[in-house]
Amino acid sequence: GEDAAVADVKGETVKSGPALPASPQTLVQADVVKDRLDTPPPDRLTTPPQKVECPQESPLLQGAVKLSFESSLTLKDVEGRNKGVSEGEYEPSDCTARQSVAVLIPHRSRERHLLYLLNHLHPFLQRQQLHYAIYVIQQAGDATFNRAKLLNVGYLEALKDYSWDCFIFHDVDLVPENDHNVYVCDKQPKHLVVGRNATGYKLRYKGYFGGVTAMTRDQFHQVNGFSNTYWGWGGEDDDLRIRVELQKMTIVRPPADIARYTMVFHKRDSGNEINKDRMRLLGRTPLVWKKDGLNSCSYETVLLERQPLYVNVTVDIGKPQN
Ligand code: UD2
Ligand code: MN
Repeated sequence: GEDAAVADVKGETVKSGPALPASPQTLVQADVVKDRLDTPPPDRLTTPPQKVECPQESPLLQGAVKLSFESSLTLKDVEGRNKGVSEGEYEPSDCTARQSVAVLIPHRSRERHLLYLLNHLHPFLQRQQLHYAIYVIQQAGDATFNRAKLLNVGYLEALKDYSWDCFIFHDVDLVPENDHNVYVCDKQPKHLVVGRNATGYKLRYKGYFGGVTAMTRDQFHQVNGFSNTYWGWGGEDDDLRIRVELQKMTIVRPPADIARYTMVFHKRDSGNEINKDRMRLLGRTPLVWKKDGLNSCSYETVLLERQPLYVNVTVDIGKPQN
């Protein structure tokens, strides 16, 4: 009957329970429960209900949005505002997303920034009608920070959950200001930050590739990911640009009036001192990229925790050699 049909469509589209690949057993159980609840029409098996692909441009985009950073905000507030998100993952209910996107955030002791970012990013990505999940990769211990290696770990770990089309490598303190800066990947690696508040929204330099970048699963694999050898502040983003250029790929950017970010104010963290070796490292990238990257990224997962709004991967990535 009609009610059954409606219930059926809902069952197919609304996410309930764990969103990440369910074990075969759970799938079977869910099916049994559903079959008991509604008697499907006889042709159900031959013509399964199909969601249409989401439109090229989401009708939900609002353009430039007003950012708010309320100091009273709590994680519970943000969770309450994002009931459609399950274990960091979301999928539009009424259409099939054009891309499945994993957002990877390297992190250590920037809890406030993380909260502001989650508060903003979830509704932002939902307005973009994406199937997405947010991963926070936390560096365990107090050895020098290594943003690039954490992002390699994020890529490898996220692929254990799902075959994501696209990866967004995202600083914890950068909040996108305009909905039209869509978090999808292109035919070429994409740099999503043209400008930010602190630098007058101007591109810092021509080859600048820091902050927030988007690469497909294949593009990132092709360059062997980031280098694992940049400890401390700086250089790792330029290294990735060199890898991209060595593969004859070119970096694309959205228009300047769209690719705008607010960076939440911060000072340089202790444990992330400037990397004085970075110029030397950048010089040898063409010689070592094949051996230094995803294929040599060794780490130990200390904790993998599926929180309501993100997957937390706490990881021991070692410390600088020498
Ligand atoms: C710039 C780049 C950044 C990276 C960095 C050099 C922009 C907008 N960003 O950021 O992508 O290339 O230079 O390494 O140009 N982090 C922590 N805890 C720490 C230290 C770092 O969570 O103790 C993470 C966090 O996600 C942060 C990111 O690493 O946003 C980059 O560190 P930063 O924000 O201190 O450096 P910044 O703003 O100069
Ligand atoms: Mn920053």
